[in-house]
Amino acid sequence: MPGLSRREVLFGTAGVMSAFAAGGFAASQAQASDHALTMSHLDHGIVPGTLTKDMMSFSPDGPPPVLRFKQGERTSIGVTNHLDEASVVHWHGLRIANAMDGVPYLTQYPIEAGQSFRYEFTPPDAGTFWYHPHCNTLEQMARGMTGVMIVEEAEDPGFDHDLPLNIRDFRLGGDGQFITLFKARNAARGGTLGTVSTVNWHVDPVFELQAGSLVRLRLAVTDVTRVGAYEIAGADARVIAIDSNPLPMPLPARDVVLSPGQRADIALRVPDREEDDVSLILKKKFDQKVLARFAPRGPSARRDLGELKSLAHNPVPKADLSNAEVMEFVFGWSPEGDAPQVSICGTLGYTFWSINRTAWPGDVPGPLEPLARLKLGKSYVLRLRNESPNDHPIHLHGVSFQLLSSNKRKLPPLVTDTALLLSEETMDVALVADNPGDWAFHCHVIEHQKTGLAGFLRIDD
Ligand SMILES: [Cu+2]
Repeated sequence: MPGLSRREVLFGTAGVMSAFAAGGFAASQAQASDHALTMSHLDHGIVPGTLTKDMMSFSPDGPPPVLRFKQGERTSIGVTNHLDEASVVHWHGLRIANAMDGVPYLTQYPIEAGQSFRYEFTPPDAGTFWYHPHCNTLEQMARGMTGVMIVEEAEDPGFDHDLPLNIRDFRLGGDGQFITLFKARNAARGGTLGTVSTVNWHVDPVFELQAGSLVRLRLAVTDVTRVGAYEIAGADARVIAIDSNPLPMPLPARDVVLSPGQRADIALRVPDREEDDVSLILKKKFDQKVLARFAPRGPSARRDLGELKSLAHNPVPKADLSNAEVMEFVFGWSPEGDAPQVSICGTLGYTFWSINRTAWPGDVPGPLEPLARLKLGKSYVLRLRNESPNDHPIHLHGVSFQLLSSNKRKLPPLVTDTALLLSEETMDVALVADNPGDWAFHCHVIEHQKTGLAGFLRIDD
């Protein structure tokens, strides 16, 4: 359905009820849920020796919890908003019903301060995913609201341990307190980088792992800006899935490029000896940084990577390329540089970016116009054309797509929900429009998204 009218929203509760009655957004029900998230303000120690004030989380006393679901099993999550502002939760990468997708005014009303909302869905795909707000993301994500979400395969692939790694930066000064989160001149370029790199909210943590065991590392880059190349050094480690979808052939865990929103599942064979050092490395242009260490402990379990079962493919339909319609999307500057509309979900106060020359007006009550309309069940090729000198991780909600081709490089035939579109690159991706609804389509560099590089596709049923 199209976005809500301003009138319905201004009508307050009565308007909300009438929108439900008119077949609008799902109501939030006060029922027991399988999982509970409490959106909270908190002070927490990120840098040793000090508490960082004004952090935000999905937990009152620590990092966002890791959520675990089972593939094909219905689950529910009760979200209570204890922030002093509105929010909403998006389940990044899950191909679920549109009403549960968590985009303000497009799929639901923002969850106001003090209010609750119950999400309920059945994840069709297994793998590593993540969750985050889709309202005032500039503040809420920058201050900590990014969590890892795991959907377990029906068949256990045979790991001894499973280790989710929530990789992100925080913009902290020398005193461990937040500094200006974003800068306008960066929003018009590659985005504003954080200053302190963390894994699971720790700086350079050491994870003790059983020697000789097989560990599934679940890397989730939940940062708001950073595109990076990652490596596991000191052990035999293979990338087995990217963005929740298994690779046709496992690859060495070297130069694994991940942009904001992307994930990599890595099978790690922990060394046999305690003195062997394993690390997760972020490679930079001129140097590299250790993000986390893995310490072998105890007698060796003597496992072998060859003992792992390969991951089953997720049930993502394959596009029929001989009958696919081509749709072009141009990512570039915003033509007018208009100020976006005022929104309770926050704005930077200016636009720099656009899709098809239109800057997203902000998270405001509709009616909102889609960038394109797709027919349910039909195959499409999306031609993503980047006119700008910056890279953009392009994310589509609700539907996974397959990488086809690029004018700049050879692409692996990956199935994904987030594709890094390089500067001046034109990339073709294919999908089957199999999930009806209004699906957000945007850059995952949050400053780009919030200064115009956003929109949505409508799949008509
Ligand atoms: Cu971007």
